[in-house]
Amino acid sequence: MNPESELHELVDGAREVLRANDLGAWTKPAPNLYPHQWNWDSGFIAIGLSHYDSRRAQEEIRSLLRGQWHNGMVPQIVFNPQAHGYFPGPEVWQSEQSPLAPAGVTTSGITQPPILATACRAVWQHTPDRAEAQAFLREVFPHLLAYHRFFYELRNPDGDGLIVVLHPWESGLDNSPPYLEAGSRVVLSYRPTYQRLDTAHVDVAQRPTDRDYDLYVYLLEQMRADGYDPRRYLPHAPLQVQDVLFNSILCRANDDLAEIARVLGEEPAPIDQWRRETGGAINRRLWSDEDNTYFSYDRVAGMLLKDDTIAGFGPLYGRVAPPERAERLIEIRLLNPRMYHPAYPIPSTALDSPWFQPETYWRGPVWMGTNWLLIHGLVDAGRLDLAATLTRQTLALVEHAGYREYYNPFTAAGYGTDQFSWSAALTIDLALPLLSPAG
Ligand code: 9WN
Repeated sequence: MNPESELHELVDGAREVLRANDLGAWTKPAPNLYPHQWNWDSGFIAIGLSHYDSRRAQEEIRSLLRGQWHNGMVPQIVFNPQAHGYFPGPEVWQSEQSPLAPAGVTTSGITQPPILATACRAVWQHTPDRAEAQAFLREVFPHLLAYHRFFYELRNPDGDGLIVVLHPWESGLDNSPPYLEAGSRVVLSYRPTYQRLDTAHVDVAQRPTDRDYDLYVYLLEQMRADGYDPRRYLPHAPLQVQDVLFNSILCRANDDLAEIARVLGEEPAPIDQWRRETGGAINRRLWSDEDNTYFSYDRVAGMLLKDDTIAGFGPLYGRVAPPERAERLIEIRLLNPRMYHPAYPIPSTALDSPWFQPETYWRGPVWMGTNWLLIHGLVDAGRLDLAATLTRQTLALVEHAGYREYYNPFTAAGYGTDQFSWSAALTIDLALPLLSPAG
Protein backbone atom coordinates (compact mmCIF):
# COMPACT_ATOMS: atom_id res chain seq x y z
CA MET A 1 0.00 0.00 0.00
CA ASN A 2 1.05 3.57 -0.82
CA PRO A 3 4.42 3.18 -2.58
CA GLU A 4 6.40 6.37 -2.98
CA SER A 5 5.19 7.27 -6.49
CA GLU A 6 1.57 6.99 -5.39
CA LEU A 7 2.25 9.20 -2.41
CA HIS A 8 3.69 11.82 -4.74
CA GLU A 9 0.56 11.64 -6.84
CA LEU A 10 -1.61 12.03 -3.76
CA VAL A 11 0.30 15.12 -2.68
CA ASP A 12 0.16 16.64 -6.17
CA GLY A 13 -3.57 15.93 -6.40
CA ALA A 14 -4.11 17.46 -2.97
CA ARG A 15 -2.29 20.64 -3.95
CA GLU A 16 -4.49 20.85 -7.02
CA VAL A 17 -7.66 20.61 -4.86
CA LEU A 18 -6.41 23.38 -2.57
CA ARG A 19 -5.51 25.50 -5.59
CA ALA A 20 -8.96 25.01 -7.11
CA ASN A 21 -10.72 25.96 -3.85
CA ASP A 22 -8.41 28.94 -3.22
CA LEU A 23 -10.22 32.29 -3.32
CA GLY A 24 -7.11 34.44 -2.98
CA ALA A 25 -6.66 34.92 0.76
CA TRP A 26 -8.67 31.96 2.01
CA THR A 27 -9.86 28.55 0.90
CA LYS A 28 -13.42 27.29 0.69
CA PRO A 29 -13.94 23.79 2.12
CA ALA A 30 -15.51 22.54 -1.12
CA PRO A 31 -16.35 23.90 -4.57
CA ASN A 32 -20.15 24.16 -4.24
CA LEU A 33 -21.45 22.71 -0.97
CA TYR A 34 -19.38 25.04 1.26
CA PRO A 35 -18.57 28.34 -0.52
CA HIS A 36 -17.56 30.37 2.57
CA GLN A 37 -14.62 30.23 5.02
CA TRP A 38 -14.97 27.79 7.91
CA ASN A 39 -13.04 27.95 11.18
CA TRP A 40 -11.56 24.50 11.81
CA ASP A 41 -11.37 23.76 8.08
CA SER A 42 -9.07 26.75 7.70
CA GLY A 43 -6.94 25.46 10.56
CA PHE A 44 -6.46 22.12 8.79
CA ILE A 45 -5.98 23.87 5.44
CA ALA A 46 -3.30 26.16 6.88
CA ILE A 47 -1.45 23.13 8.24
CA GLY A 48 -1.43 21.56 4.76
CA LEU A 49 -0.49 24.78 2.98
CA SER A 50 2.31 25.52 5.43
CA HIS A 51 4.38 22.69 3.94
CA TYR A 52 4.82 24.45 0.62
CA ASP A 53 3.48 28.01 0.87
CA SER A 54 3.82 29.35 4.40
CA ARG A 55 2.89 32.90 3.34
CA ARG A 56 -0.40 31.68 1.96
CA ALA A 57 -0.94 29.61 5.12
CA GLN A 58 -0.45 32.77 7.20
CA GLU A 59 -2.94 34.55 4.97
CA GLU A 60 -5.51 31.79 5.57
CA ILE A 61 -5.32 32.47 9.31
CA ARG A 62 -5.42 36.25 8.90
CA SER A 63 -8.54 35.95 6.78
CA LEU A 64 -10.29 33.89 9.42
CA LEU A 65 -9.31 36.35 12.13
CA ARG A 66 -11.03 39.16 10.21
CA GLY A 67 -14.19 37.57 11.54
CA GLN A 68 -13.19 37.58 15.22
CA TRP A 69 -15.90 39.01 17.50
CA HIS A 70 -15.35 41.70 20.13
CA ASN A 71 -15.76 39.09 22.88
CA GLY A 72 -12.96 37.01 21.35
CA MET A 73 -15.07 34.40 19.57
CA VAL A 74 -13.67 33.22 16.26
CA PRO A 75 -16.77 32.28 14.28
CA GLN A 76 -17.64 29.00 12.63
CA ILE A 77 -18.12 30.76 9.26
CA VAL A 78 -16.80 33.98 7.76
CA PHE A 79 -19.12 34.67 4.84
CA ASN A 80 -18.04 35.30 1.30
CA PRO A 81 -20.22 38.18 0.05
CA GLN A 82 -19.88 36.87 -3.50
CA ALA A 83 -21.17 33.38 -2.72
CA HIS A 84 -24.74 32.17 -2.67
CA GLY A 85 -26.28 28.76 -2.38
CA TYR A 86 -25.34 27.84 1.21
CA PHE A 87 -28.00 27.65 3.87
CA PRO A 88 -27.98 29.30 6.38
CA GLY A 89 -26.28 32.30 4.81
CA PRO A 90 -25.58 35.79 6.21
CA GLU A 91 -29.18 36.91 5.74
CA VAL A 92 -30.26 34.21 8.19
CA TRP A 93 -27.52 34.70 10.78
CA GLN A 94 -27.77 38.54 10.66
CA SER A 95 -24.54 38.92 12.62
CA GLU A 96 -24.48 42.63 11.83
CA GLN A 97 -27.38 43.07 14.29
CA SER A 98 -25.16 42.04 17.20
CA PRO A 99 -23.04 44.72 18.90
CA LEU A 100 -20.45 42.00 19.52
CA ALA A 101 -19.87 41.29 15.82
CA PRO A 102 -16.94 42.73 13.86
CA ALA A 103 -17.58 45.54 11.39
CA GLY A 104 -17.32 45.14 7.63
CA VAL A 105 -17.67 41.37 7.53
CA THR A 106 -20.58 38.99 8.08
CA THR A 107 -20.16 35.77 10.03
CA SER A 108 -22.18 33.10 11.78
CA GLY A 109 -22.82 33.62 15.50
CA ILE A 110 -21.23 30.44 16.87
CA THR A 111 -17.74 28.96 16.95
CA GLN A 112 -16.12 25.61 16.04
CA PRO A 113 -13.46 23.26 17.50
CA PRO A 114 -10.51 25.51 18.43
CA ILE A 115 -7.59 24.03 16.53
CA LEU A 116 -6.51 27.53 15.52
CA ALA A 117 -3.57 27.91 17.94
CA THR A 118 -2.33 24.47 16.90
CA ALA A 119 -2.49 25.51 13.25
CA CYS A 120 -0.64 28.76 13.99
CA ARG A 121 2.14 26.87 15.71
CA ALA A 122 2.47 24.55 12.69
CA VAL A 123 2.60 27.51 10.32
CA TRP A 124 5.32 29.09 12.48
CA GLN A 125 7.32 25.84 12.48
CA HIS A 126 7.11 25.49 8.71
CA THR A 127 7.92 29.09 7.81
CA PRO A 128 11.48 29.08 6.42
CA ASP A 129 12.23 32.76 7.15
CA ARG A 130 12.50 32.78 10.94
CA ALA A 131 12.04 36.54 11.33
CA GLU A 132 8.84 36.31 9.32
CA ALA A 133 7.72 33.31 11.38
CA GLN A 134 8.26 35.25 14.60
CA ALA A 135 6.42 38.30 13.25
CA PHE A 136 3.48 36.08 12.34
CA LEU A 137 3.27 34.72 15.88
CA ARG A 138 3.54 38.21 17.32
CA GLU A 139 0.65 39.28 15.12
CA VAL A 140 -1.71 36.40 15.92
CA PHE A 141 -0.91 35.86 19.61
CA PRO A 142 -3.30 38.50 21.05
CA HIS A 143 -6.10 37.15 18.86
CA LEU A 144 -5.51 33.56 19.97
CA LEU A 145 -5.34 34.62 23.60
CA ALA A 146 -8.64 36.51 23.25
CA TYR A 147 -10.20 33.45 21.61
CA HIS A 148 -9.20 31.13 24.42
CA ARG A 149 -10.22 33.70 27.02
CA PHE A 150 -13.67 33.76 25.39
CA PHE A 151 -14.03 30.09 26.28
CA TYR A 152 -12.84 30.43 29.87
CA GLU A 153 -14.83 33.58 30.62
CA LEU A 154 -18.00 33.05 28.63
CA ARG A 155 -18.37 29.32 27.94
CA ASN A 156 -17.26 27.92 31.27
CA PRO A 157 -20.57 27.76 33.14
CA ASP A 158 -19.35 25.51 35.97
CA GLY A 159 -16.11 27.42 36.41
CA ASP A 160 -14.09 24.21 36.21
CA GLY A 161 -12.73 24.62 32.68
CA LEU A 162 -15.20 22.27 30.98
CA ILE A 163 -16.30 24.39 28.04
CA VAL A 164 -19.87 24.21 26.79
CA VAL A 165 -21.01 23.82 23.17
CA LEU A 166 -24.35 25.51 22.46
CA HIS A 167 -25.14 24.36 18.93
CA PRO A 168 -24.39 21.03 17.19
CA TRP A 169 -22.57 22.96 14.44
CA GLU A 170 -20.10 24.22 17.05
CA SER A 171 -18.97 20.65 17.70
CA GLY A 172 -17.93 20.17 14.07
CA LEU A 173 -19.56 16.72 14.31
CA ASP A 174 -23.05 18.09 13.72
CA ASN A 175 -25.29 15.01 13.72
CA SER A 176 -23.06 12.84 15.89
CA PRO A 177 -25.25 10.68 18.19
CA PRO A 178 -24.64 12.67 21.42
CA TYR A 179 -26.17 15.66 19.64
CA LEU A 180 -29.06 13.56 18.37
CA GLU A 181 -29.72 12.44 21.94
CA ALA A 182 -29.34 15.88 23.58
CA GLY A 183 -31.23 17.41 20.64
CA SER A 184 -34.15 15.02 21.09
CA ARG A 185 -34.74 16.58 24.52
CA VAL A 186 -34.98 20.13 23.17
CA VAL A 187 -38.62 21.14 22.90
CA LEU A 188 -39.11 23.27 19.80
CA SER A 189 -41.77 25.84 20.65
CA TYR A 190 -42.46 26.23 16.92
CA ARG A 191 -41.28 24.58 13.73
CA PRO A 192 -38.90 26.90 11.86
CA THR A 193 -39.56 27.73 8.22
CA TYR A 194 -36.60 27.47 5.85
CA GLN A 195 -35.30 25.83 2.72
CA ARG A 196 -32.29 23.52 2.85
CA LEU A 197 -29.77 23.82 0.04
CA ASP A 198 -27.25 21.09 0.93
CA THR A 199 -29.33 18.28 -0.53
CA ALA A 200 -29.10 19.93 -3.95
CA HIS A 201 -25.42 18.91 -3.90
CA VAL A 202 -25.30 15.69 -1.90
CA ASP A 203 -27.55 12.62 -1.70
CA VAL A 204 -30.00 13.16 1.13
CA ALA A 205 -29.09 9.79 2.71
CA GLN A 206 -25.56 11.10 3.33
CA ARG A 207 -26.64 14.30 5.08
CA PRO A 208 -28.41 15.16 8.36
CA THR A 209 -32.19 14.68 8.40
CA ASP A 210 -34.82 17.42 8.09
CA ARG A 211 -35.51 16.91 11.78
CA ASP A 212 -31.84 17.60 12.54
CA TYR A 213 -32.08 20.80 10.48
CA ASP A 214 -35.23 21.89 12.35
CA LEU A 215 -33.15 21.80 15.53
CA TYR A 216 -30.19 23.60 13.91
CA VAL A 217 -32.37 26.43 12.65
CA TYR A 218 -34.45 26.65 15.82
CA LEU A 219 -31.32 26.99 17.97
CA LEU A 220 -29.88 29.55 15.56
CA GLU A 221 -33.04 31.63 15.92
CA GLN A 222 -32.94 31.37 19.71
CA MET A 223 -29.34 32.54 19.76
CA ARG A 224 -30.00 35.28 17.23
CA ALA A 225 -32.71 36.72 19.50
CA ASP A 226 -29.99 37.15 22.15
CA GLY A 227 -27.49 38.71 19.73
CA TYR A 228 -25.35 35.55 20.02
CA ASP A 229 -24.21 36.85 23.40
CA PRO A 230 -23.40 33.92 25.71
CA ARG A 231 -24.06 36.14 28.73
CA ARG A 232 -27.68 36.47 27.65
CA TYR A 233 -28.22 33.14 25.93
CA LEU A 234 -26.38 30.54 27.98
CA PRO A 235 -28.53 30.81 31.14
CA HIS A 236 -31.57 29.58 29.21
CA ALA A 237 -29.90 27.63 26.38
CA PRO A 238 -31.90 24.44 25.70
CA LEU A 239 -28.86 22.57 24.34
CA GLN A 240 -25.63 22.61 26.36
CA VAL A 241 -23.06 19.91 25.76
CA GLN A 242 -19.69 19.71 27.49
CA ASP A 243 -18.17 17.99 24.51
CA VAL A 244 -15.21 15.70 25.12
CA LEU A 245 -13.61 16.16 21.70
CA PHE A 246 -14.04 19.93 21.68
CA ASN A 247 -12.50 20.23 25.15
CA SER A 248 -9.65 17.90 24.21
CA ILE A 249 -8.89 19.98 21.13
CA LEU A 250 -8.85 23.05 23.37
CA CYS A 251 -6.39 21.34 25.74
CA ARG A 252 -3.92 20.70 22.97
CA ALA A 253 -4.48 24.19 21.58
CA ASN A 254 -3.65 25.54 25.05
CA ASP A 255 -0.37 23.61 24.96
CA ASP A 256 0.39 25.15 21.58
CA LEU A 257 -0.65 28.62 22.71
CA ALA A 258 1.53 28.34 25.84
CA GLU A 259 4.43 27.36 23.60
CA ILE A 260 3.74 30.36 21.37
CA ALA A 261 3.78 32.56 24.48
CA ARG A 262 7.17 31.12 25.48
CA VAL A 263 8.61 31.74 22.02
CA LEU A 264 7.45 35.35 22.24
CA GLY A 265 8.66 35.88 25.80
CA GLU A 266 5.05 36.28 26.98
CA GLU A 267 3.63 34.79 30.18
CA PRO A 268 2.49 31.17 29.61
CA ALA A 269 1.29 30.47 33.18
CA PRO A 270 -2.40 31.44 32.78
CA ILE A 271 -2.62 29.33 29.62
CA ASP A 272 -1.01 26.34 31.36
CA GLN A 273 -3.55 26.82 34.14
CA TRP A 274 -6.48 26.73 31.64
CA ARG A 275 -5.05 23.56 30.24
CA ARG A 276 -4.75 21.90 33.66
CA GLU A 277 -8.31 22.88 34.56
CA THR A 278 -9.87 21.52 31.38
CA GLY A 279 -7.76 18.35 31.44
CA GLY A 280 -8.63 17.74 35.09
CA ALA A 281 -12.33 18.27 34.47
CA ILE A 282 -12.32 15.91 31.47
CA ASN A 283 -10.82 13.18 33.63
CA ARG A 284 -13.07 13.85 36.63
CA ARG A 285 -16.37 14.41 34.87
CA LEU A 286 -16.29 12.70 31.50
CA TRP A 287 -14.63 9.32 32.12
CA SER A 288 -16.90 6.27 32.51
CA ASP A 289 -15.00 3.51 34.22
CA GLU A 290 -17.58 0.83 33.36
CA ASP A 291 -17.48 1.76 29.66
CA ASN A 292 -13.70 2.26 29.36
CA THR A 293 -14.22 5.56 27.59
CA TYR A 294 -14.96 9.26 27.89
CA PHE A 295 -18.37 10.67 27.00
CA SER A 296 -19.71 14.19 26.52
CA TYR A 297 -22.00 15.61 29.21
CA ASP A 298 -25.49 16.97 28.71
CA ARG A 299 -25.55 19.94 31.06
CA VAL A 300 -29.30 20.48 30.62
CA ALA A 301 -30.29 16.90 31.46
CA GLY A 302 -27.44 16.54 33.98
CA MET A 303 -26.09 13.26 32.60
CA LEU A 304 -23.37 11.74 30.44
CA LEU A 305 -24.35 11.23 26.81
CA LYS A 306 -23.43 7.56 26.56
CA ASP A 307 -23.49 7.40 22.80
CA ASP A 308 -20.45 5.65 21.51
CA THR A 309 -18.53 7.86 19.08
CA ILE A 310 -15.04 8.78 18.00
CA ALA A 311 -15.19 11.77 20.35
CA GLY A 312 -14.39 9.37 23.22
CA PHE A 313 -10.82 9.09 21.90
CA GLY A 314 -10.40 12.88 22.05
CA PRO A 315 -8.40 12.81 25.31
CA LEU A 316 -5.63 10.91 23.50
CA TYR A 317 -5.25 13.89 21.17
CA GLY A 318 -5.68 16.35 24.05
CA ARG A 319 -2.87 14.59 25.99
CA VAL A 320 -5.13 14.31 28.99
CA ALA A 321 -5.79 10.55 29.16
CA PRO A 322 -3.53 8.99 31.82
CA PRO A 323 -1.57 5.95 30.49
CA GLU A 324 -3.90 3.39 32.03
CA ARG A 325 -6.99 5.00 30.46
CA ALA A 326 -5.21 5.45 27.14
CA GLU A 327 -4.41 1.75 27.17
CA ARG A 328 -8.04 0.81 27.80
CA LEU A 329 -9.29 3.18 25.10
CA ILE A 330 -6.90 1.68 22.57
CA GLU A 331 -6.95 -2.02 23.46
CA ILE A 332 -10.58 -2.50 24.40
CA ARG A 333 -12.18 -0.10 21.95
CA LEU A 334 -10.04 1.32 19.16
CA LEU A 335 -8.66 -2.06 18.09
CA ASN A 336 -11.95 -3.90 18.55
CA PRO A 337 -13.24 -4.97 15.11
CA ARG A 338 -16.82 -4.88 16.34
CA MET A 339 -16.52 -1.27 17.51
CA TYR A 340 -13.89 0.90 15.85
CA HIS A 341 -11.76 -1.36 13.68
CA PRO A 342 -13.38 -2.23 10.36
CA ALA A 343 -11.33 -2.52 7.15
CA TYR A 344 -10.97 1.28 6.99
CA PRO A 345 -10.83 2.75 10.49
CA ILE A 346 -11.83 4.90 12.34
CA PRO A 347 -15.61 5.12 12.01
CA SER A 348 -17.07 8.32 13.46
CA THR A 349 -19.69 6.28 15.36
CA ALA A 350 -19.08 2.81 16.81
CA LEU A 351 -20.08 -0.01 14.47
CA ASP A 352 -22.22 -1.57 17.20
CA SER A 353 -24.05 1.64 18.07
CA PRO A 354 -27.80 1.72 17.31
CA TRP A 355 -27.15 5.07 15.59
CA PHE A 356 -24.49 3.66 13.23
CA GLN A 357 -25.01 4.22 9.49
CA PRO A 358 -22.02 3.71 7.20
CA GLU A 359 -22.97 6.39 4.66
CA THR A 360 -24.52 9.12 6.80
CA TYR A 361 -22.27 12.03 7.71
CA TRP A 362 -21.06 11.80 11.35
CA ARG A 363 -23.11 8.68 12.09
CA GLY A 364 -20.48 6.21 10.93
CA PRO A 365 -18.31 7.29 7.99
CA VAL A 366 -14.58 7.87 8.38
CA TRP A 367 -13.35 11.46 8.16
CA MET A 368 -9.77 12.55 7.47
CA GLY A 369 -9.93 15.26 10.14
CA THR A 370 -10.79 12.95 13.02
CA ASN A 371 -8.29 10.31 11.81
CA TRP A 372 -5.61 13.00 11.79
CA LEU A 373 -6.43 13.95 15.38
CA LEU A 374 -6.26 10.30 16.44
CA ILE A 375 -2.95 9.71 14.66
CA HIS A 376 -1.47 12.51 16.76
CA GLY A 377 -3.11 11.08 19.86
CA LEU A 378 -1.58 7.67 19.21
CA VAL A 379 1.87 9.18 18.74
CA ASP A 380 1.56 10.93 22.08
CA ALA A 381 0.36 7.74 23.73
CA GLY A 382 3.61 6.16 22.55
CA ARG A 383 1.85 3.91 20.02
CA LEU A 384 3.98 4.80 17.01
CA ASP A 385 3.22 1.45 15.37
CA LEU A 386 -0.52 2.08 15.42
CA ALA A 387 -0.09 5.70 14.35
CA ALA A 388 1.94 4.59 11.32
CA THR A 389 -0.65 1.96 10.37
CA LEU A 390 -3.51 4.39 10.74
CA THR A 391 -1.65 6.93 8.60
CA ARG A 392 -1.37 4.35 5.80
CA GLN A 393 -5.01 3.33 6.19
CA THR A 394 -6.09 6.97 6.07
CA LEU A 395 -4.12 7.67 2.91
CA ALA A 396 -5.58 4.50 1.41
CA LEU A 397 -9.03 6.13 1.61
CA VAL A 398 -7.85 8.95 -0.63
CA GLU A 399 -6.09 6.54 -2.97
CA HIS A 400 -9.29 4.60 -3.28
CA ALA A 401 -11.92 7.33 -3.58
CA GLY A 402 -10.18 10.71 -3.90
CA TYR A 403 -10.43 13.77 -1.65
CA ARG A 404 -13.95 13.12 -0.47
CA GLU A 405 -15.65 14.58 2.58
CA TYR A 406 -16.13 11.16 4.26
CA TYR A 407 -15.79 7.47 3.49
CA ASN A 408 -17.52 4.14 4.08
CA PRO A 409 -15.60 2.32 6.85
CA PHE A 410 -16.09 -1.10 5.21
CA THR A 411 -15.53 -0.30 1.52
CA ALA A 412 -13.78 3.12 1.42
CA ALA A 413 -16.52 4.38 -0.92
CA GLY A 414 -16.45 8.19 -0.91
CA TYR A 415 -19.40 10.33 0.19
CA GLY A 416 -20.46 13.93 0.67
CA THR A 417 -18.73 16.54 -1.42
CA ASP A 418 -15.80 15.84 -3.72
CA GLN A 419 -12.67 18.04 -3.74
CA PHE A 420 -12.90 18.50 0.02
CA SER A 421 -10.17 20.88 1.14
CA TRP A 422 -9.33 19.40 4.53
CA SER A 423 -9.02 15.91 3.08
CA ALA A 424 -6.50 17.38 0.63
CA ALA A 425 -4.64 19.45 3.23
CA LEU A 426 -4.29 16.60 5.68
CA THR A 427 -3.20 14.23 2.90
CA ILE A 428 -0.27 16.57 2.40
CA ASP A 429 0.51 16.67 6.11
CA LEU A 430 0.31 12.89 6.48
CA ALA A 431 2.06 11.90 3.24
CA LEU A 432 5.03 14.27 3.18
CA PRO A 433 6.86 12.74 6.17
CA LEU A 434 6.63 9.34 4.44
CA LEU A 435 8.48 10.56 1.37
CA SER A 436 12.24 10.48 1.29
CA PRO A 437 13.72 13.96 0.70
CA ALA A 438 15.22 12.91 -2.65
CA GLY A 439 11.99 11.22 -3.81
C1 9WN B 1 -21.95 23.25 9.21
C2 9WN B 1 -17.30 22.68 6.45
C3 9WN B 1 -18.12 22.09 7.58
C4 9WN B 1 -17.24 21.36 8.63
C5 9WN B 1 -18.09 20.59 9.62
C6 9WN B 1 -19.02 19.65 8.84
C7 9WN B 1 -19.87 20.46 7.88
C8 9WN B 1 -21.49 22.37 8.05
C9 9WN B 1 -22.69 21.93 7.23
O1 9WN B 1 -19.06 21.19 6.99
O2 9WN B 1 -20.75 21.28 8.63
O3 9WN B 1 -20.83 23.78 9.87
O4 9WN B 1 -23.30 22.79 6.60
O5 9WN B 1 -23.03 20.74 7.24
O6 9WN B 1 -19.81 18.92 9.73
O7 9WN B 1 -17.27 19.85 10.50
O8 9WN B 1 -16.46 22.29 9.31
O9 9WN B 1 -16.50 21.69 5.88
